[in-house]
Amino acid sequence: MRVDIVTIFPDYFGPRQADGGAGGFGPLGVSLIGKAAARGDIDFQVHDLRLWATDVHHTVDDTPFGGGPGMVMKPDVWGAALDAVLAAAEPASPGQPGAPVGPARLVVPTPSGMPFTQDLAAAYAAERHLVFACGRYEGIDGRVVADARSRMTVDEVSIGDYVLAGGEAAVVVIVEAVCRLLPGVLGNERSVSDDSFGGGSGAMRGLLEGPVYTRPRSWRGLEVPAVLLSGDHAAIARYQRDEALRHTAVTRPDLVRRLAVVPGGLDAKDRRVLFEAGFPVDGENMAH
Ligand code: 97T
Repeated sequence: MRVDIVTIFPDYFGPRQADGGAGGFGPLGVSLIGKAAARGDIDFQVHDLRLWATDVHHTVDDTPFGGGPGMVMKPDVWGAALDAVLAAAEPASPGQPGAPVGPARLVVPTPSGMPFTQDLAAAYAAERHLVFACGRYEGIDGRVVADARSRMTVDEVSIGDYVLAGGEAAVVVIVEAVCRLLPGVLGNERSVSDDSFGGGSGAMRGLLEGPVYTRPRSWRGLEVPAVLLSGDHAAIARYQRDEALRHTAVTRPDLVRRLAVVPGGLDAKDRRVLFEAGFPVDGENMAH
């Protein structure tokens, strides 16, 4: 997968490697995603937006039309940057060196975007080429997204209901969620599908995981639940689902209500567990 990131803070993504080799990319250069990048399975390219500013001061922002606080990022600079990044990922002509990566999808983090979810992460993991545009200040001139939409799929996405100083941290979150889904990146396929919010076939789909345990069996007077040591796989699976139901009902009741109205989301045993935990679920009256 090819991942281009356009930002006024390229240093956020780690020091540039003089030899263009492995390493770098800051938070995206470590762990399994860093290894996948070193192998060449993920091709990260970080671009300094100021390279496309044409004045001596490399200005990337200006005062907003209509007034208001802060500054807005200039459309001409962003337009030139995106044109160049997209052109560089396509071979100049058929047969030119460098494999064509195919159509790109542009992702623009913004607090006013649609929520970034695990389903969107899975959709991005199926793409060949993602381009991230990191906005700062009060945002990017609205015509940049409008213009890009005439050529490609553009998503304005929010990673949560809070305000960041810019899109860089959101890009790290999104890229990490996407890249761990790529074949061979995580190493352990099971840990993808059983996760909270995990894969389509996971037994825990739509629920948050309960607590997990490892050795020692007894620690500071606290015991690992006996059922987990029993070797009874059906009993363990049931216990873990019950814990997930109780935990999700407390921390994210909205997820339990959503599951209650999904066909096959909650069975009779699930509903009994929730009732006994003090969270009655009525399939017909819990739609909202
Ligand atoms: O608050 C932001 C500022 C710039 C770019 C993105 C964000 C944001 O994304 N998700 C939540 C906030």
